[in-house]
Parts: sequence; structure tokens; C-alpha cells
Amino acid sequence: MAHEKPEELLRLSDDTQGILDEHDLRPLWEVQEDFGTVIDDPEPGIWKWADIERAIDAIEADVPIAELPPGFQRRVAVPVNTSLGNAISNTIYVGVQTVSPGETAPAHRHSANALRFTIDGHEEMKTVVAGEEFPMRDNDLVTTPQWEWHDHVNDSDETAAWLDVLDLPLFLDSFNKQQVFENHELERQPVTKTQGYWDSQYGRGRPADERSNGEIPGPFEGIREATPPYRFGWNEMTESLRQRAANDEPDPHDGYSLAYANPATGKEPLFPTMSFRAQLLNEGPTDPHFHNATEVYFVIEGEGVTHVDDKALEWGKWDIFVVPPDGTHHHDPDGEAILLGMTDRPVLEAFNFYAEAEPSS
Ligand code: 1HN
Repeated sequence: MAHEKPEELLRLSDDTQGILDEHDLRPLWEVQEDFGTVIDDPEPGIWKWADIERAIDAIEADVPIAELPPGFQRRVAVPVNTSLGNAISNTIYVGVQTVSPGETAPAHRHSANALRFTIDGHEEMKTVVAGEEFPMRDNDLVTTPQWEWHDHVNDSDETAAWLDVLDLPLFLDSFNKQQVFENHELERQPVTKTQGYWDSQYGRGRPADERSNGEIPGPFEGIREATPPYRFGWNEMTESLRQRAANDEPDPHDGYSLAYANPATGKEPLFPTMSFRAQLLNEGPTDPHFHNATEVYFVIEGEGVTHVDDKALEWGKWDIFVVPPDGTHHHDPDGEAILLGMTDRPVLEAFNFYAEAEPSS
């Protein structure tokens, strides 16, 4: 395979170059130019709710879930970073999904870890995970962990919308691996547990005899504890955020923030690949910093602006924005705001690659 060489690079003799070309070998002083360029870095970017809403309403009117082509069979508007083409970042994917009254997004399972953060929810809008129906009330977060069956069933009389978050690009694109995926034989998986079952296994009280599900499910192996199916109710999260704001000092970069803990470990990250925080910003601008992790934000409440290098991302309720690796950034809320912060930091930390700093000037 012959590669183009800029003129100023060291030229090998034709004989040497011929040998290298013939055997798919390249000298490092040429290869080094290509490192870090195979997958483009995402640009900082923002997707405004008003635009997302128009898109999801329009595709809902056009296509019933039942008529979607084979594949994931989800009706989703996916924010794509133009430098990437299929996701907002090269590790974390987000999308906004709708399910109309009476519809079901059919049951399946896959390699990727996922969660749902409810935008427009209802008690009778349920994500069924591992045999239990989890109601999706506004701002509830429901995990659909790796290899657990999940379907979304709208038994309410209103369209429901939520944010899907998956570690899909990390596995499929960055690692270039095939994902394992399986459709359930039924559109709706059987409900085999009563509501609250998974909380009885991983909530504040635990089975006193033995834990029922410490295993990593499916064909996977690893050293991290599997994340269980779980619902984080928004009432409890906001109450804890208020408690922090009343008693603790804010983090200079993140405000008052609360990590969603993996219920199996009691600690962040929620998934081996992704960590999530609810962040209350109410004390003016945060301090600028930069790090090599990607951050994606969903605005739960409020308005403000996040500066990333020389870009100003002006956000309001339900907007989605991305802070790419190494972008110097700080948040400047207009009064009080609450963000859902999402990061791939655990992937970097797992290999001692995470680094952050404050700008020098
Ligand atoms: C998926 O399983 C869902 O279960 C949503 O709702 C979005 C995007 C890519 C791959 C799987 C869901 C997805 C997805």
C-alpha cells in the first residue's frame, strides 16, 4: 500500500521503499504524522431543544415504530457532530427518543451500556428492564445495562420523550469492535418482577442472605462490577442536591454536584465506561479548566452559557451540548441552573490516562 509523502520528509531509496510497500510496512517517521488523526476530535457544539423538538415531532408524525427498518428499531433524533457523522462524540452517544401512546419500542439487548433520562415522562410510560417495569417520570434516570433485555412501553395517553445515552461509539468506532445484539422473541418481554424488585436488591436495604446478581451478564468478562437495572428518582436526587447546596462547598468546576453511583458498588462511575452527575450551578461562573475526557451536557433546568475555548454555547432547558477533550471550559449560569453532566472519564482513569489542569493565564 503506497502512502503519499510530503516532499520535506526523508526519502528512502527506491529499493527500500519498494520493500516496505510490498509488505505493508511504513517507517515510524511517516506513521507518526497519522497518529491521533484516524478519528477526528469532535467540535464543541450545541443542539437547541426547539430544533430537537421539531425534529422528533416530525419523525413521530412520519414513522410509527412498527415501520422502522430492522436494526435497533427506535425512533430517535441523534445529535451528530459533523466531524464524526454518527454521534455527538467518539465515546458517548446521545439521542432523543419518542414513543407514542400505545406504542412499544420492542425488547432487545446488546453489548452497549445505556441509560434513559426522562424529558417528558409519565407514570404509565415504562421502560421494562430485566423483568421489571420502571416508570419514567420527569427527570428520572433508568439504567438499561449491558446485555439486559429492555423495551419501552407507553401505556399512557401522551407521547413520551427521553434522552438515550450509550457508550456505543467507544466500542463500535473507537475500538472498532462488533457489537453483540439480540432481539427478544416477543415485542414486550414478560414482566416477571413486581415494581421495586431491583431496588430491593440494590437500594438502601439489601438481601441479607446473598446478592442475587453480581455476575457480568452475557458473553462478557471483565474486572468491573456490573451495573444493575435501577431507577434514580428525581425527587431524591434534587433533595440531595439541595442538601449539598445548604451544607457543602461547591466544586470550583462543577458546582454542587452529585454523582449517580453504581448501586452495586455505592460509588461512581455508574457504568465502567461513563459517569453521570447532577450539577446545581447557582453561585456565578465556574472556574475554567481542561481535561482529556469528553463531556456531554443535558440542561435539566435554567439558562446560561458555557464557554469552550473561544466558543460560547448558550443554553436553555433541554438543550444538549458537548465539550470535547482538551477544550478549556467554564459554565456561567443565569441565576440557577441544573445540568446532567456525562463523561467518559472512567475509561481514561481505568488506564491512568486521565489528566486535567487549569489554564495558566
Ligand atoms: C437502543 O437500544 C435504544 O433501547 C436507543 O431505546 C438507542 C441507539 C443505538 C443502539 C441501541 C433503546 C439506541 C439503542
